[in-house]
Amino acid sequence: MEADIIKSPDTARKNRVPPGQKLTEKWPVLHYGTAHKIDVAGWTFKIFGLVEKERTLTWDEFRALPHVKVFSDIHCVTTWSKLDNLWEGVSTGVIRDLVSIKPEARYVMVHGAGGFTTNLSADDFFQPDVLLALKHDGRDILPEHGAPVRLVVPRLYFWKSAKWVTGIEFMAEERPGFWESNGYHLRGDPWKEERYSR
Ligand SMILES: Nc1nc2c(c(=O)[nH]1)N[C@H]1C(S)=C(S)[C@@H](COP(=O)(O)O)O[C@H]1N2
Ligand SMILES: [Mo]
Repeated sequence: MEADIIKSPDTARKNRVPPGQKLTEKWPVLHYGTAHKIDVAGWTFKIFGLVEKERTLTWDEFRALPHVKVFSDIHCVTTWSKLDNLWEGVSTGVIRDLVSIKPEARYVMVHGAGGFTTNLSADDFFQPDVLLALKHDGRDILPEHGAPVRLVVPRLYFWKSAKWVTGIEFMAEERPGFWESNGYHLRGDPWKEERYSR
């Protein structure tokens, strides 16, 4: 494997399939409501909440940020897993360096088109294998998979990987996102089967 690819640590496990999951070769499309077809000309990426100064990036500004490649597995809470994905995009560490985050900001809300949200701890959000992906297996992300930019959080169930991302909000307190308010676990570690909260 090329040296400049970040390998998500779960891909080094002897058994890469978490409990209760089944492997699939194809890539299902799953989301609440209708798929969004985003015109990059009007797309913006907003970094807001507990930062010294909020920032809004245009598509040209966003895609000019340095890129990383991440090799990871997908685990959907509906029990399918898809191994060996190669993502390309902007590391969340690059986002961190674009703003001055206030020390009390220990949580993140990821915002997607149509009002979708998902919550993460800042610690989970800034893991080195988390990225805002523009490409999957060498091709631009398709609209139904979240184009132009989707989040990828390899170590948590795939509902945390928000499609059609529009912004990142920094928060002092944890607030449940869309699926988390509808019965999904607040964190969602597939190796602990943190599927539902009740
Ligand atoms: N904006 C948005 N992102 C979303 C969702 C959604 O409803 N809206 N669903 C999540 C869920 S539950 C899953 S399993 C994955 C599915 O991604 P895929 O369609 O690329 O497989 O997207 C996640 N990201
Ligand atoms: Mo899901």
